[in-house]
Amino acid sequence: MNTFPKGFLWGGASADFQVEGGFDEGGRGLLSHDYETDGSLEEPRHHTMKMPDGTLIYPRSSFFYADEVPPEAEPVFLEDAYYPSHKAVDFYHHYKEDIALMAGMGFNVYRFSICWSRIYPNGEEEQPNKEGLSFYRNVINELKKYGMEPLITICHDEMPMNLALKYDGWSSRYLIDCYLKYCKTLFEHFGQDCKYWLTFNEINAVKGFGPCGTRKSDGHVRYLAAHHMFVASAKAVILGHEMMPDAKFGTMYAMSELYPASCKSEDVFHALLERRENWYFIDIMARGYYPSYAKQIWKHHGFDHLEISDEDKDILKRGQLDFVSFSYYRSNITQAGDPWFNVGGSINPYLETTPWGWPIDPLGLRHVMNTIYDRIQKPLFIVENGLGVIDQADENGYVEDDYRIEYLKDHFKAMRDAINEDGVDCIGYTMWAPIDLVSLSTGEMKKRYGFIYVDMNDKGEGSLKRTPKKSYYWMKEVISSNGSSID
Ligand code: BGP
Repeated sequence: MNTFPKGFLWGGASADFQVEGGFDEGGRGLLSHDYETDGSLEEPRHHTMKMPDGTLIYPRSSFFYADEVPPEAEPVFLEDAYYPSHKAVDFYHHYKEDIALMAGMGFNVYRFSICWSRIYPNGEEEQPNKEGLSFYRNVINELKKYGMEPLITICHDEMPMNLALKYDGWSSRYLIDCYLKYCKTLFEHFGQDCKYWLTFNEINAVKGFGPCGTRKSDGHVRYLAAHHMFVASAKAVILGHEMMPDAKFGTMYAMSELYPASCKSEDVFHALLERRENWYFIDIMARGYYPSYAKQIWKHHGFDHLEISDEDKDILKRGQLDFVSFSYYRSNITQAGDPWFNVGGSINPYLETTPWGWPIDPLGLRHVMNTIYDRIQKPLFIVENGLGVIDQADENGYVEDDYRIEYLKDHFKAMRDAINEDGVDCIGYTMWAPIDLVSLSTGEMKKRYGFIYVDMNDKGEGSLKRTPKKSYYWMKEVISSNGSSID
């Protein structure tokens, strides 16, 4: 069989602060990411902050970095800095056009994240922000108009600024209540139209000020914050199932593959231990309990105890996920003696890499799908995968991105084999990202992922004109043939 299962969900994925912009419109409150500058592979992006004596500091806090932020430091906007989230690619004003373009490819699902501070500007108001709700109501109506299923990420690596500054983000248990109130509002307003929900994005990768709002990111703080997020997620699943009996819940994990660097027993065993750093998050949330190896992970991170009450254990058990969703971009290798990276690792000499150093490994996707499914036995949803590269547009904004087509074709074949040959249950695929957007790790525009080109440079200059690339038309055929056109 060379097609995907009937009813397979095909689409794209994005995150609010990487596409929306409109950071000071519609009553939106500030997010931690709003103070994050642009950067590059060589020059990591950073937050701009001020000490009480006026000294400026620049802690890095995105994806691979989580510098400690002194307790007395306050965020500050600098006139000469560029903050990509403020405008992003202006989906806030272009959503109708963007959704129409996605519909033109035949998407039947679109994964997007709701900006927490658009709904609760400082995270703890009594009432939600009506303008924020009406923006997402319009987005959902637009999707429904074209028969697209919304797949909503409730929290994509972000934190209302007020909750970070006042409570130190997820290190505080109080955040569970704030998150639950936010979820309840979303379920009340959008529940009748939205079946698929993701409680968090890449929960196994986030740490520090930008995504979690914590000033420290040592092992104890990171795992305490994660525990609060586990309980918040499980409570959201329990509530969501009560309010929307047909709804399905997942959490998204960064599950790029990790291989032992050699067949030396020590390397193979090291890879197993290191990989558990990711399994920890899936096991707790999808199986509903802390695994037997939890203490070993904590010890590795310099602490040996986390307070987990019986009540929390019961919530985790009752709030298990319905499906497992994950991002897959690459594979890396590891060997005995290496530090544990929970994302990334050393380069595999057998693989080519992107200009940003991400090894390309389609078979690794099939491998990951099998290992997750063997272990968890719940449906999978691949909610991020794609190629970030420099595209050369012609004078009309058109890009001949054969390399992207090749990348996707190889990954789709691997995915199809996992489903049809290996028997993995996978319900859908959302490519990162249907439209060019701001890179999370570097803040650049030139690291482009889209089927649709956006005329905008790293400093936010350009007409913002949207133009389908060659891969757009290719993807349209893939979807209309349900995958058989890739042969
Ligand atoms: C994932 C994030 C996304 C996204 C993607 C690509 O980790 O969930 O937000 O940005 O990676 O990474 P980057 O933008 O750094 O190329």
